Amino acid sequence: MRTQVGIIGAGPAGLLLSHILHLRGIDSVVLEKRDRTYVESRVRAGVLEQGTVNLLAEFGLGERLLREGLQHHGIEIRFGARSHRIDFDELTGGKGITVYGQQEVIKDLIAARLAANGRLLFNVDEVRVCEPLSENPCIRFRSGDEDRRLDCDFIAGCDGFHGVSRESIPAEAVTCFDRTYPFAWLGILVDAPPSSGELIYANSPDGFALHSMRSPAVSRNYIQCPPQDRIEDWPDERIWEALHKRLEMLPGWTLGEGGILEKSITPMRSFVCETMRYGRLLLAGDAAHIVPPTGAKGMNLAISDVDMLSRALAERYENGSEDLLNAYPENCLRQVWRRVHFSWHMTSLLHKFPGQSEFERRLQLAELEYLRKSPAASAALAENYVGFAF
Ligand code: RFL
Ligand code: PHB
Repeated sequence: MRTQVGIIGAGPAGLLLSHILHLRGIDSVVLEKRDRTYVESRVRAGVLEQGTVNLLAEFGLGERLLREGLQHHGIEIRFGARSHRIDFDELTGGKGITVYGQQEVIKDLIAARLAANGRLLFNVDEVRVCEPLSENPCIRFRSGDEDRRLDCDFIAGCDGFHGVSRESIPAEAVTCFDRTYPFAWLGILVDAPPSSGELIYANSPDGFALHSMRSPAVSRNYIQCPPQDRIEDWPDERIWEALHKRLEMLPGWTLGEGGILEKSITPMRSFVCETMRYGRLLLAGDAAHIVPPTGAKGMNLAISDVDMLSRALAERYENGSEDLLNAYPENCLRQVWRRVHFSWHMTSLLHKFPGQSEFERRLQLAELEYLRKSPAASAALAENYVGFAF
């Protein structure tokens, strides 16, 4: 089998890359380890930056997103018995975010690829990147009982943090930066309308909690938990008790309960792989970098990488220039480090660190109070939250 760009992974990065390349007249094949139902139902991100929404709409993916996505003009931060609203309209000159589940983005992308007869192979196994430094790289994989080979001009490694693409770059060719946080997030999807029109981030004495949503009928909540905890440690009653305690800081506000549709625990990590290119292998999205979800940046970053990679590949095919491909790692990493910093900052500000001293707690509260009092501090948070590109 032959294509111009072989793409490993059918997450937001791989599918969007394939879609944009198609619109630019470049052929690709996407190889995905899991089945279609699995990738379409994986509950993950929910917040899209303004730039992400604009990009998806520009490439014809806005129809359902603009109809069903919930536009938000602010977020609320709770701490102590206080509440502070970050007003995006006022602080960013009218930018905002859209709440639309990652699995909905995935469904839209798969539908678009299939409508255009795109080649998407699910359930592939034993994927290997071959000869990335040569002019004729290929991807070897197993599909059903067959050993197969995909010859291509370029390979896009969009296979997430646990994929094979990054691992196929020799250790001496990359530098990795890694931080593991001493807590995880327990997330639940709930069959109940959201209890607030906007997301609520809470720094409570018992630890972090977040109230979010997916639709007018479904809410999404998270609580900080110890990283070694398992789902069995958290029966429904224990989750609700922690959520009520951490979120209900203001008189008169209560969190609505409902049937729990899904439960999962996510470890928290910041990770950046420098470089994002090894010969004709290009990394995009979580394959190259991950952030803790506190800033809601992971999928947005994956999409920003794809925007740059698709332009670089288009330039290469249209006029033979590799200037943008050469600049790809540097251009992406500038955006990546900004968001890595923001996600780390939000995480540090809002969580209870094990062994945290009273001094450290006071520093958090002092910063939260500064945020509440200073429009400049709130504007900095708002600008990063809705997406700061440079
Ligand atoms: P993905 O989505 O992990 O997709 C990678 C795909 O590659 C496949 N794969 C392979 N395929 C073939 N061969 C192999 N050897 C393979 N190994 C893996 C996988 O099956 C998968 O289909 O990476 P991508 O495309 O880079 O997208 C990244 C995003 O998924 C991720 O950054 C976000 O989900 C992060 N994230 C959030 N991002 C936001 O922008 N806003 C949010 O509000 C937000 N909230 C979140 C989040 C992530 C969370 N979890 C569960 C990690 C909330 C949570 C709880
Ligand atoms: C979500 O709705 O899943 C969500 C919202 C905000 C975050 C992370 C996740 O920071």
